[in-house]
Amino acid sequence: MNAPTSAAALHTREHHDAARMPRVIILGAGMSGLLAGIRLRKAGIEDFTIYEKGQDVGGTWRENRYPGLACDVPAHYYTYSFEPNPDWHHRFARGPEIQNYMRHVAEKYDLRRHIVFGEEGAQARFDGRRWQLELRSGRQDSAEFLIAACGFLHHPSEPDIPGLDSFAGARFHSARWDDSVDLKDKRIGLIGTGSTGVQIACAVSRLPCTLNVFQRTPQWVFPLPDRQYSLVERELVTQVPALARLAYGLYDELFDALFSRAMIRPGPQRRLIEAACHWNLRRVRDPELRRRLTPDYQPMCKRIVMSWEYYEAMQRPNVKLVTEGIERVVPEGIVTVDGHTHPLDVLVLATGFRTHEYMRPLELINAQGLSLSSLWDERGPHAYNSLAIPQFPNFFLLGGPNSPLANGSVILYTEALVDYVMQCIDLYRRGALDTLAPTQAATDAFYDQLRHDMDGTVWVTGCQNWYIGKDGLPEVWPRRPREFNALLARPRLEDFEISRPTVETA
Ligand code: N01
Repeated sequence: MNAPTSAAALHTREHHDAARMPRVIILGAGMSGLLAGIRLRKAGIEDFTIYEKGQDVGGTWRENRYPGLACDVPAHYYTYSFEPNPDWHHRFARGPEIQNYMRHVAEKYDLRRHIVFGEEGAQARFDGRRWQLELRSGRQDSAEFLIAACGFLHHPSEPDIPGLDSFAGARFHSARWDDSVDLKDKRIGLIGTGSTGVQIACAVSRLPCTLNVFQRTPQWVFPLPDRQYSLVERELVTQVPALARLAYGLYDELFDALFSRAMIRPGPQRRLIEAACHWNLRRVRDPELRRRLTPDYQPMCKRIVMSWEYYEAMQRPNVKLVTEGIERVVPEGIVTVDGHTHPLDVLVLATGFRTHEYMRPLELINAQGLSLSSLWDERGPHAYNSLAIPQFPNFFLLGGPNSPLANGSVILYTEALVDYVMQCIDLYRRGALDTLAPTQAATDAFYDQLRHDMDGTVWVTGCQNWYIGKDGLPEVWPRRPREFNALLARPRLEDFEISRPTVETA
C-alpha cells in the first residue's frame, strides 16, 4: 500500500474522466443489505451481488416468527426515509408486515435479480486489489468492495443450563420458532424477559394454556400504547403521502428529544422515562408480584422494553412468574434452586443472541494473512466509525460495533452508513483511489473519544446487558444518533490509508 495521502492531495490526483465501475459484494439481504443495493443502483452501479443465507429477504423479520413479533419502534418511523408505507396496520408494525414491506422494497427497486439466496459467506481474502470470497457451498466470487450487512441479532444464544438437552417436550429458541407445536392447553416455560420474551409472554398468555415465565433479572417496561390504524386513516395517508413523512419527522424529533438524550445524559428526559416506567409498574396490583418485577438498576441500562400489555399479561390467571434461579432442566420440566420442579410440555428460550459475532463465522483475511477473528478475539470487536477496520481495505460493516443500536430506528443511521460507503466507492469510480482502510491512529482516536463520552451514559450505571463488550464498555454509540449521522456525513480522508491507481506516463 502506498503512503497515506491527504484529502487535498488526493483530490488533485483524481481522474475525473476515469469513471471506473467497481464490482461490489453485499452479504445479507436484510434491511441494510437491501439499502446498499438500492444505493448502488441509484449510483448506476449494476455489477453487484447480494448473497443471502436464507431463502427470502427481510433478515431478522424473516428469521423471527414467534407469536407477538412486532417492532417496538413506531412503524412510520421504522421505514426507509425515501420509502414511506401508508399501509401500516398498527402503530407498532407486526413482524410479517415488516417482512412484506422488505419484499415490496426488493421488488420496487428491482433487487431480486441481484440476490442469490441460500448462500453464506465462509471466507473472504483480500489479495491487495480485490476481495476473493468463498461461500459455504464452495462457490467463489470476487469484488473490489465487500459490504457485510449481516446484522447482529442472528446467532441465537442457547443458555448454558445443565440438562437442557434432556427435556422431553418441544424446545426451541425464540428465533427458531417451531410452528408445528400447538400451544393450546400446554404447560409452557418461557426463559428470558428481554424485548423478545416480553412480546412472547403477552401473546402466549392470551391463549388457553399455562405460562411459566422464568425471570433472571426484572426489566423496566416503558408503557408505549399501540393502536390499530383504521381503513380511513390508511386511505388518508395513501392519498396524502406528506402525512407519512410528517409522522416520520415527528417520531424522529420525539426519539431524539426523549430517548436519545435520556440514554446519554442524566436530566429531565431520563427522569421522565423513569417516572413512566414506575407508573407502569404500579399497574401490578399484588405488591409481592410488583416487588419481584422491580429491577434494581436504572431504566434503559438494559435496552428498555416497550410494552403496554406486559404487566397485564403477568397478572393473567394462567401466568406464573418464577424468579427462583434455574438449577437444571429435567425431562419433565425445570427444577429451580428451591428444589421445586415446574412441569412443562414446551420450553421456549427467549435468551437473546450472541451479539458480538457480527458477520462471523465469515472469516476475513487481509493481504498480509492476518485474520479479523484473531484481532477481534484478542480485543473484542472494534471498527473505525463502527464500519471500517484498519488493515482490511475496501471492507465495510453495516451496524458494526458502537453504532447507535439501542432504542431507536436502526434504519435511520443505516442510511447514513450506506451513504458514507457510497462516497468511498465514488472515490474509486473517479479514479481517486484503489483501496482505502482506516489508520490505526484514527481508529484509536475514535475509541478514545467513545470511552470519554461513555461517562454519564445510562449503560455504565451498573447492570448486565448485551451491549457490554470484552473491555467492559458498552459497544454502543454514546451520543445522540444524529451526531453519529453527522460524523458520517463525509469521509475524513486523512483518517485513511489510501492506495492510488498508478498513473501511466508516456
Ligand atoms: O434478548 P435479550 P432478546 N438463564 O438478550 C435471559 C432486539 N429486539 O431476544 O437479563 C436465565 O435482551 C436474560 O436474563 P438477564 C432488541 O434490540 C427488538 O429479548 O441476562 N435467563 C434476558 O432476560 C433486543 O434488545 C425487538 O438476567 C437467561 C433474556 O434471556 C434484542 O433484540 C423485539 C439466561 C435475553 O434478553 C435482544 O432481545 C425483540 C439463562 N441462562 C428483540 N440467559 C423490536 O421490537 C439469558 N437469559 C425492535
